[in-house]
Amino acid sequence: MNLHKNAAAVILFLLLIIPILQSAQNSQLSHARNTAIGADISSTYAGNNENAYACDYVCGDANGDGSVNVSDAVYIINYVFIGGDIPFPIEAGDANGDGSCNVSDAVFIINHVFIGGPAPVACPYLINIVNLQQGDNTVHGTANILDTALYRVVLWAKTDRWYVQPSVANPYTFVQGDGTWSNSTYPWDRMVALLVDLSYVPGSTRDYHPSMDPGVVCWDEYPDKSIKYFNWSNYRWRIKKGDLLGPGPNYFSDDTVNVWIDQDKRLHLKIDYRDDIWYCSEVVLDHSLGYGLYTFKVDSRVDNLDYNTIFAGFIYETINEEFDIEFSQRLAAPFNALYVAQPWYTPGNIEFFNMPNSSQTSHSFEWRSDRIICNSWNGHSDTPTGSTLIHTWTYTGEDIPIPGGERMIFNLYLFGGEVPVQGLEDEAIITSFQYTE
Ligand SMILES: [Ca+2]
Ligand SMILES: [Ca+2]
Repeated sequence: MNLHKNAAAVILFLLLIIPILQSAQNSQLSHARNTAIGADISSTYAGNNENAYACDYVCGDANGDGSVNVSDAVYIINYVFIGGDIPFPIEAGDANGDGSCNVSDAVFIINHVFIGGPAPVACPYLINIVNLQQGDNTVHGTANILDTALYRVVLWAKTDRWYVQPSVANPYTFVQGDGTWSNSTYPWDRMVALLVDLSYVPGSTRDYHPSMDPGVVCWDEYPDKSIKYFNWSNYRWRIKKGDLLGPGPNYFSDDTVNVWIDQDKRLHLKIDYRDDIWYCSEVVLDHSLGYGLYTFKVDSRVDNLDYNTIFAGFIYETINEEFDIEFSQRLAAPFNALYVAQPWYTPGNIEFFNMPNSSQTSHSFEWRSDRIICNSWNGHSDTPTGSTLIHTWTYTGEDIPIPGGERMIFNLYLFGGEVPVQGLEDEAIITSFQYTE
């Protein structure tokens, strides 16, 4: 019976895969040019190849789109037979949990999807700190990776800053064949174990969370994870959290009330009032994208936010290396929206305009070395037309940011940390974020 089932599954699979493989090859060609990617076949976390956090991958979800279906079987076949993209992480391609990623994993997925075969086993977390106690001077853990030669562990201890452990001269902790690792450490208040690839540069100290560096695949932290990340719109985002931080100062929360993804994969940012505090929200892309076309689509009105509420999509490195699209009655009065290169007070750096009462709009800025072209339009088409365009502006001034340390950020916050004038909680819903070179 099982044999028949397997045979049926494989035949079905081959019937399905021949046309799909052909379109996959086309898709790979377009991928190389960084144009639109076939939604089902190549929607891996493409933007994260250089700076990838794969902690919460799903076993069998080879293409990293969050679910296990036939496109993952196709993705694995593509990888195994025609040199397609590697599953990300490779461990996600090991659907049957036998320690390698090959055609049997594609068959396993087809079996599961079409004829009720077993689901992929729960994948082990990529890195774990094990049995650590405050005051310990040795850190032990596990790394559930298929190829221990491609990854290392780097320990960071936090006191007043983050310090690499056990020493600057010996920053690496190597994973043993059985997946365990351990190393010594100087005293610490907080401990982070990074799983890094071979591109990672350790250095000696950090003033920011060590998980944010290029080459970090995943991390664990003791006593708890102090930063939340999530996958959305093919990228990895960090949620800002802290009291009286800029802009504002405001309270930024990583609570699921303030930042969450709905069943249609839309990102919700919310300002809410709890325990006598107005909590704001901000998400930060985990790496720099540089020059290119940045587009985001919005599924909520931006013309009727509270007078003190600001909703913004922008790139930021420093207060003078920043370019924003902002929706704010207070900043833009008597308008409700603006494009701005920082510093805003330089003549010619701001363009004010009015957003209509549309619940579906799109916004883009094309950032080049000599200009930034902004567009806002009605609806969710990829580009504006004459009839959908709301506003366009080209900036060619002196303050075009230089790429490097900048991050794409979305936030919803209160001007100067002041309470909402109408006393209402506000929400912004972002359907998607896209970047093309
Ligand atoms: Ca998938
Ligand atoms: Ca396997």
